[in-house]
Amino acid sequence: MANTNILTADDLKRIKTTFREIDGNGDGRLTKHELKRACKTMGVRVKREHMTSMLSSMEKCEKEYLTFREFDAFMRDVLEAQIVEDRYLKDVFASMDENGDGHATHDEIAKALGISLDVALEMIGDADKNGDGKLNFKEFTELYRRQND
Ligand SMILES: [Ca+2]
Ligand SMILES: [Ca+2]
Repeated sequence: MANTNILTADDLKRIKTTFREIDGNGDGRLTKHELKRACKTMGVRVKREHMTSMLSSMEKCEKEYLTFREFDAFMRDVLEAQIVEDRYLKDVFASMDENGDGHATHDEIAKALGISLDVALEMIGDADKNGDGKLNFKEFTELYRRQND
């Protein structure tokens, strides 16, 4: 369940503001469609399974709307999951980037993951968006999410 210490007061405020903003008619409820828009506004990545389980639990009780309390709980979970994942990814990336220059080269990746240079090169090949032959943090996170979503 929600461990609130991980979220800042700003995060909590943002949840409130977003709800108000998306709840255009001010009836204190969000439709499914508005929930999706709210996630976009918050700029959060909601894992597909997270969203699916939310929507299907709404369907189960034949609810068309989400109250602020429900939205708040959902968003806290989503934000926390995101923060935890970001931290994890930073750790993983830092452990690969041995010389700490902000790039994981194929030999750094091979060494960190215990894979061959060829496999590491192949991994980079797909994910190396700017074509410099190594992964920066952004390229790495995109690669990770593609594989885990
Ligand atoms: Ca490096
Ligand atoms: Ca690159």
